Amino acid sequence: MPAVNTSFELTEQQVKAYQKDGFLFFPGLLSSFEINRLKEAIEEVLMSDRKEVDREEATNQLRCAFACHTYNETFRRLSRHPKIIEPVRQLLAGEVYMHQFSIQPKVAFVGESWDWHQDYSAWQELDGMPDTRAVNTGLFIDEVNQYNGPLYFIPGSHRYGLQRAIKSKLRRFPATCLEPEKVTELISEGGIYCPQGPPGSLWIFHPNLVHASAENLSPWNRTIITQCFAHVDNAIRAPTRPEWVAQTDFCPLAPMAENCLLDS
Ligand SMILES: O=C(O)CCC(=O)C(=O)O
Repeated sequence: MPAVNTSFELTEQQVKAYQKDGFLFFPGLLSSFEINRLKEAIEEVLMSDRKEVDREEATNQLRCAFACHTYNETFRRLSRHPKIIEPVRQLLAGEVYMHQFSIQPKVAFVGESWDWHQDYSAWQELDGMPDTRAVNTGLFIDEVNQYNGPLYFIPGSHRYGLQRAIKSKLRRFPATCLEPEKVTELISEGGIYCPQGPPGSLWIFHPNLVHASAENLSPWNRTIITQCFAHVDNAIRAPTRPEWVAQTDFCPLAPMAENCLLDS
């Protein structure tokens, strides 16, 4: 078992900022060598014909690839990367498991937008997750800028709990969104924050944080790998989605060594 690296602890100030704003952003957290290794692994996934890989009907372009950490060694290691898993374990105060892993390539010119929503809405309703002891993390594989479909966060919106959700008109799969009046109210309180940065940047956010994302009308791809972690005591109780969308392997994820991706 590789040595556990404990030097990725969040400062007290960062923990307080997470509690207040509902998110943290770390520009350029992983190196370009690590991102290149992940890009090679994404190519391997793209070549495969698996049920976990969802493609656009019209273009056959990758829409979303789930659960890659269960069958690809590089992504298995990413799910245990200490720079990601240590802060997550600290924020959730204990052992964590992977609730959902996905590669979201918001492809140049065709990547779709996402309505304003809270992740916990689906995790509670569709998966039976008992409470919000969970986080979503997003690792930038490409640069994310104002043009290529970045996410928008409403700082502090997680503190108002789960909001009434209505059916989203934008998504092909069952999804919900907040009513415009509520979004207006929350934005007048907290504003909008748009994390942008180079490949290797990482955001972490609370499952009740209200967020959305824009279409990608630019000529630049915007691939993000999202990993949603939950406390092992908060394992889902009533999954209705396939195992590769809402994981039912509740084994705790042990942090690997800092160079785990380059070693694979
Ligand atoms: O990839 C995106 O643009 C949005 C993703 C998102 O909203 C989510 O993972 O909850």
